[in-house]
Amino acid sequence: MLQTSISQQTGFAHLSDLPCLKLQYGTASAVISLYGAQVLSYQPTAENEVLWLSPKAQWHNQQAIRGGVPVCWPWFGPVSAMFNPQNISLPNHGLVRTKLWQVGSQQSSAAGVSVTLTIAVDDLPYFQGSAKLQLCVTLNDSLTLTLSCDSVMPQQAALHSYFAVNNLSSALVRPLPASYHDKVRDVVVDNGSAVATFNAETDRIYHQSAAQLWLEQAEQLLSLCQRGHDATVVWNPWQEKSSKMSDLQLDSYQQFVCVETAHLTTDNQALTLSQQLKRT
Ligand code: TA6
Repeated sequence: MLQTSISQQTGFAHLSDLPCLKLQYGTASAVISLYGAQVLSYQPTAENEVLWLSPKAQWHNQQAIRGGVPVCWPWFGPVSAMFNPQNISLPNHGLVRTKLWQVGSQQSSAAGVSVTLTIAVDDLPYFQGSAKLQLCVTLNDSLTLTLSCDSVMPQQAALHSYFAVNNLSSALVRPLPASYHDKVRDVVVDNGSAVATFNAETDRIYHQSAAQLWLEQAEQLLSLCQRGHDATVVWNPWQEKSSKMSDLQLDSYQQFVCVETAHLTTDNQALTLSQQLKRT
């Protein structure tokens, strides 16, 4: 008989007081922090972790948790003028990574275990009124995250996923467009390659990326299916940047790569953005 459940859990890894939900679907499990609606763990089978959480991650003092799947909204990266008309000091990657979300609907059946977390944001610096954001997380033979906001307004978003890698030098992401915006050097590069590998600081925006991507590493293949996106961001801070980040250890950069499903255009429109993960 397939065991399915959704349970409240206080603490995950070293974050002992963090309010979380645990989803169980047979041998598969996922853990979601209510702080930031951040999925912190996805194990298709026991002890087989797909995501990475920094051993130095923190959640107090308005700090964003380093690892799992941070939700970036309603802007990506440093805030631009259109989202910050008063030119005030605003955090990187938007406003909801450091807020507590509410638990909404929950379903548990043989088809899957699903929970929706919601947050109403009424302090947007560029939009009058309140916007309601939802993250639906569904666990069955894969894990699907769907971020949505019905408000018609300029809004960027990203599911900023940190994937565990066992050998960074053999990890690669494919298929990707040959051309990308290299944020390290702030130039557009066309390297004629459909693959991203990691041998230096990597911070790239691949516009119009495919729906189906693969994160390949020794003996492991992860399917990453995207919907509602217009770009994919690939990031690894490498050594020097890691050494300057308080919530990373010196060798942390060797343990993860970020492959982020993003919506970066700023037209007036509602948002639906999803990322589905499946080990194959
Ligand atoms: O998605 C890549 C990126 O935008 C990098 O430029 C780097 O800043 C990273 O996100 C982490 O951002 P954070 O605000 O979490 O430190």
